[in-house]
Amino acid sequence: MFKKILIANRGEIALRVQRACREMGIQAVVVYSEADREAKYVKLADEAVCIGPAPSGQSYLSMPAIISAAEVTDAEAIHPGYGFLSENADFAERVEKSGFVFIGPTPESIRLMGDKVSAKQAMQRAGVPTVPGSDGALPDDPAEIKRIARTIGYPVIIKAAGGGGGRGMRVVHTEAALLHAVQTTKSEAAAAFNNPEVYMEKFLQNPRHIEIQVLADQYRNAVHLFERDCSMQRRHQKVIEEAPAPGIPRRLIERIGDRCAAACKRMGYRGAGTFEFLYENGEFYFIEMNTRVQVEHPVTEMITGIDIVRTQIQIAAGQKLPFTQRQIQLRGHAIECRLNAEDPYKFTPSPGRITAWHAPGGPGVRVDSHIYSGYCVPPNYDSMIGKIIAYGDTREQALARMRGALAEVVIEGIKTNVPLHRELMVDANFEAGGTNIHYLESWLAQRERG
Ligand code: MV4
Repeated sequence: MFKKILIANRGEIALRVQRACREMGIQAVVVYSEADREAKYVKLADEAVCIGPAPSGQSYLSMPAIISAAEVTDAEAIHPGYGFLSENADFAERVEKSGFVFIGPTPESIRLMGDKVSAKQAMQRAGVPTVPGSDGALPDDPAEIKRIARTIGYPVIIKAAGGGGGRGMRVVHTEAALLHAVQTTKSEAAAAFNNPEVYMEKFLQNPRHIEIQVLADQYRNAVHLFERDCSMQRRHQKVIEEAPAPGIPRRLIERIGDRCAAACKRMGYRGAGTFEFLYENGEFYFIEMNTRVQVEHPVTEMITGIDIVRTQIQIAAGQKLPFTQRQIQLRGHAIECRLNAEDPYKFTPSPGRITAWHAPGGPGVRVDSHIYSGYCVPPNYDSMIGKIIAYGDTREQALARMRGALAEVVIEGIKTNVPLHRELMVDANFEAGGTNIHYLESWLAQRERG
């Protein structure tokens, strides 16, 4: 096992990875920008290296700064967390070329999944169901593009191969609008991702966003850890996640989960990963794969009892997966509310000093956050300041515990989305379960109208 790991991230995930290191007897080195000097995960770390000024381009996204920090501290491996450089194949490559272990998949896997066209083709080869659409990237011939759209049937969606997470897509309802939409998406994609390739899919009108968590070792062993329902989102930012997904038959999850694990074995995938699906009318359609640990990983940890971050480290150290699929049991229900430093009605960021913080607690309540009373939320990064995760034997119990947790939480000095979560946890449709990806935005629009 490693003696020392460098954590190339900030905020709650830097603390989360550090906790796994501590439990495993591994020294944790953190890097921080000048804006994060006072952060708790910096104070708690065994060693801390300042890697630059506040802007992430000059700190958390600076490959030379991070690799130098690993060199001077004699770390053996680098955990990238989520966001920043976590899905950057060139970074993974440079980490390994510099003699460190990248705690994540191979650069080849990251690259394959980073290109949404090659990712989708790899899934088709592996028997994972995908959204009906163009066979690979769209050709240039206008007549051919029209023919493909007619075969799929309108509405269709044009997506950039270099996009993902909601960036670089356009819905097309009629043939009259098709060619212009393709051209615009192509030029935007060329500018944003340095890759003009686009592909076409049937546009699904009211899907849910269901994702499958996987873990794979370096010896072609792979398992799935069931699903998460991430449909409660606004502008492609998830707000609430839960596991299991309400109302989806377990046999369907087992079937799609097995397909994902089989795809990992076939691709030689290693580490943690997430297969994103749209789910509509009882069918799963693969859209993208994330090659990192995700923000919402705790809900899966709660229902399986598996420590995903610990397992990532074990895999990177060359250990075999410590469990088989049969040994993984789903138990209970977990819900996560993301805490954001933002206006709960206008969603404008609300950085600044936290003057009071009382964390909720009690049975089945987990808080993953780096904040403390007196902490100053910097304006330079994502507004997420932590997560509350409630677990229960049933969804009803998890929901009741989340309501209790949200009732006791105190965050003063900045605005947060806690009031929004309190409202959503008593919403009749959320309570019923199984709302789709459009629900939160229409609920907010409704609330706006009063
Ligand atoms: C789609 C879709 C409908 N049909 N693809 C948005 C994020 C990116 N990961 C894929 N996205 C979508 N792809 C087809 N063929 C609708 C979305 C979508 C969405 C997906 C997941 C979660 C939230 C979403 C919000 C708007 C649109």
